Amino acid sequence: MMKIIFTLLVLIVMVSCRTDKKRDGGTEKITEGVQEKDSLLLALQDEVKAETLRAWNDYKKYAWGHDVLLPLSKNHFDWYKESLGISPIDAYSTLKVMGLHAEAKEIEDYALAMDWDKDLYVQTFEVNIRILGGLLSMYHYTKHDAILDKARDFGDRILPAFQTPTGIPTHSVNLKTGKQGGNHGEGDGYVVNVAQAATYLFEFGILSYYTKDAKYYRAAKKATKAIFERKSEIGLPGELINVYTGKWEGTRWHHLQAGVDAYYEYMYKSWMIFPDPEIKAIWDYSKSKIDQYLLDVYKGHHFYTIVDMDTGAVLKRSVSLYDAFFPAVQAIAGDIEAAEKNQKTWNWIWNKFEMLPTRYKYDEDIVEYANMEINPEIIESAYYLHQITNKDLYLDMVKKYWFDIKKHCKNDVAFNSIKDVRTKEKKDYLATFFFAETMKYLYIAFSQGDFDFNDHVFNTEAHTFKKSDFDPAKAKVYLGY
Ligand code: DMJ
Repeated sequence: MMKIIFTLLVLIVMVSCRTDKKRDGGTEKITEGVQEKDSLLLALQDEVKAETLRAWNDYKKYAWGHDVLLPLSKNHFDWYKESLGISPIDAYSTLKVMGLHAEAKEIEDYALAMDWDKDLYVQTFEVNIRILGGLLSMYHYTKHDAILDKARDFGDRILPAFQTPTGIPTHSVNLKTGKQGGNHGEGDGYVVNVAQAATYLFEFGILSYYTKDAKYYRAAKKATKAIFERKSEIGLPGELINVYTGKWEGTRWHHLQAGVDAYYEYMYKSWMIFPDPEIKAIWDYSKSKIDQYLLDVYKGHHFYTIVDMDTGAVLKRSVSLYDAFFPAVQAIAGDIEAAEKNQKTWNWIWNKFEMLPTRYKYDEDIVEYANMEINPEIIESAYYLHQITNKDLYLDMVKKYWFDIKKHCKNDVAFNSIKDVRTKEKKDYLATFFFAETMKYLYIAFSQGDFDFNDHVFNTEAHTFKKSDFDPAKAKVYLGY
């Protein structure tokens, strides 16, 4: 009820501002315009916070202690035979950003009680970005030694995955025994994609910084260099690699899409907090190859597509929704023009479906994988571009994404994913990154100066850190570069 009254008040203020604008002239118009914008943004920010709290309370009611909420069946799901508490650990930094401190405190207690000595093969990439990233962000907010101990313990348990001849980690690792595993536990192919191979610089760098133990960053850097050094003659890595032989397997494809994406994201973002010149050189080289080979200007739109790693020839004109992270990285790396053209293309696809399909073949206008899980990337990029260019156009995009999410995904219990973006058929799943990323980016996009974009840096799961917390001189020593 209070919410409805507040929204009505905001609308009345907006209408009266508009009427006054017609009567008055000059500078007053500008002031009123700003007030109008502020009230609307405040209402939107308030709404995102209220919806996050509603979804979080539903998670607690139907899934507390489990990895994932199933909102349609009012049930829960665990990634493995035991829960790792992925939703709570992912939600933590978002609740802190929103000032929901009591809810966040419950998660601190939950994390402190967590025993990582579990006989489970966990996916090295996924638990690094969600659990290690989440615990380190928890330490960033609390500076509580016991939380850092939990993060260090977790880091130590996934580190054995990196003990391979190439330094590239295996797909999974057993948290109790340290044994390496493949896609289905012990003993299969040990082939990983590039993102699974080399998305560790950021979390492992932070863990090295806080523990003053360089072993984590060294392992992450070795894995990144192992991918970079296996680039083709024209300078492109592949897509899938055998961690034992170091040979590319399966395809000769390259792209910056799902399965590669965060490899590129972490080169730039880790360098922002830990200015290791070797990593910056790898980024500069890689960025030039992305621009040279992956950019496909097709019918006026700017796609980053799938090419042959040996020739650079376009192999397939198809994109996945995860790729929409790239305008954000282009923008922070200073290539605003390319970022804006790329974001315009993503926004064009969004407006076709009022959401993004998991995979879309743009030359034939075909949806290849129709589902979506309220993924954050397009919102993240619009947010970055709004912060960096100050153009209202990007804020309008975020508003549209939020209105469409509410329209198609809001449920009696939290929010639901979508099975088919064409029919909007619902899917009984609420991904953990909905809490970590989607709602966080929406909230800070609608904030007005109370979240310092310039000082913050996010891991690929949107866990928050501050650049000013890391002293570059100390980083050089603690990370050993
Ligand atoms: C997140 O888990 C991470 O951002 C990851 O790097 C890829 N994308 C998903 C959300 O879509």
